[in-house]
Amino acid sequence: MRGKFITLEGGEGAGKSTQARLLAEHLRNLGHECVVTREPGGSPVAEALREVILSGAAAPLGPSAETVLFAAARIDHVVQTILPALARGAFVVCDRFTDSTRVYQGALGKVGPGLIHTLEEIATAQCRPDLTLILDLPAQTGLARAAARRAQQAADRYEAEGLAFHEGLRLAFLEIAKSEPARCKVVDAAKGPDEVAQAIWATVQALLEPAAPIAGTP
Ligand code: Z5A
Repeated sequence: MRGKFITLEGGEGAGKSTQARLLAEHLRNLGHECVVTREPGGSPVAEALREVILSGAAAPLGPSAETVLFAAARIDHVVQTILPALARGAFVVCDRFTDSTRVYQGALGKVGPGLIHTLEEIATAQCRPDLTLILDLPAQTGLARAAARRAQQAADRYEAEGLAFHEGLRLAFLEIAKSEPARCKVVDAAKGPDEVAQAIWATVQALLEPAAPIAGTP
């Protein structure tokens, strides 16, 4: 039986990595195999591309080329890591996936929807998330968390963007949740880590329960 593919999305400092770890712990405690992974990255070639993308080395190529690099990393990640784990029946919990491309490169990066859609089809035709948890919180709260975590280090490329950019990210993720309610669940990420984990678990539990038989079928 195919495993379940869960993605975590949201803005800066929303707690995606923290919640991916807590969710995986919970699933493993119940005896499930769980692979925690991330994007960009999650496989050897994709991790190499992560360095290229996040260092800013590819920025001079322009937003469309960067979007192609995110997609190339995703193809390797899907083929090398995600599909084999799902085929074994494992849970895959992934920190960012296609919705991040839609938001960062699409809605906020001004790459046209045609290219975003085509690359998404190429990279993920056989691999759509069963559930996407959109961790939602005010941009200012997320930025404060990210700043506290990095302490004296310089802000990264996106963190250095203004508040309006981060509010735009938040709205774009909420827009996706609204347009795909069957796949996406919005989680209030401004609460403490344990409360957020409980809300996530309540949603994930539904994936563990076998579908109810349809009335009238044997
Ligand atoms: N990107 C893209 O542009 N296009 C794409 O297609 C993809 C990605 C896939 C990857 O950055 C960048 O790539 C990302 C978008 C872009 N850039 N940005 N921004 P990354 O992997 O380096 O980092 P990130 O994904 O942005 O993660 P993050 O925002 O830095 O953090 P997070 O995973 O959401 O949060 P965290 O690490 O779990 O927690 C942050 C801090 O807050 C930490 O100190 C925690 O202890 C604390 N925390 C966590 N939860 C809580 C709660 N509930 N209360 C209080 N404090 C908390």
